[in-house]
Amino acid sequence: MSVRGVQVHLGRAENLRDVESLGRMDPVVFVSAGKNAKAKSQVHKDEGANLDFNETLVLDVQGENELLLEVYDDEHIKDDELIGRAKINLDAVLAGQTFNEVVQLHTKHIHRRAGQIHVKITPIF
Ligand SMILES: [Ca+2]
Repeated sequence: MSVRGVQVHLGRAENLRDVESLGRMDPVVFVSAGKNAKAKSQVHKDEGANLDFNETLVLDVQGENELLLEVYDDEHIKDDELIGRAKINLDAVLAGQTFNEVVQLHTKHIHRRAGQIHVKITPIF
């Protein structure tokens, strides 16, 4: 029984690093596995640093064993700005288990904390 893909449930995010100079951030999550598998959440306009994404994304993992999760502040005029990211090892999920953790985000500098998000990943057979 091989795993074809994963369901990624995005839950509550807290203490997201504030990168918005004016007003409240508009958080959006991108998940990817390798070069070809990508999915994006809805944009949570003006919801700021603490919010519940409450959304499930489906990703075809194609044998990739690492998921990259990135939280951005959606922008209209300039490019979206990175709030924080995390890499999640999928070996256990590919073996049929469920990943259910609060994931710590960091900036491009691995030691700089950028908030956290509850993520649940379940395999799709
Ligand atoms: Ca924004």
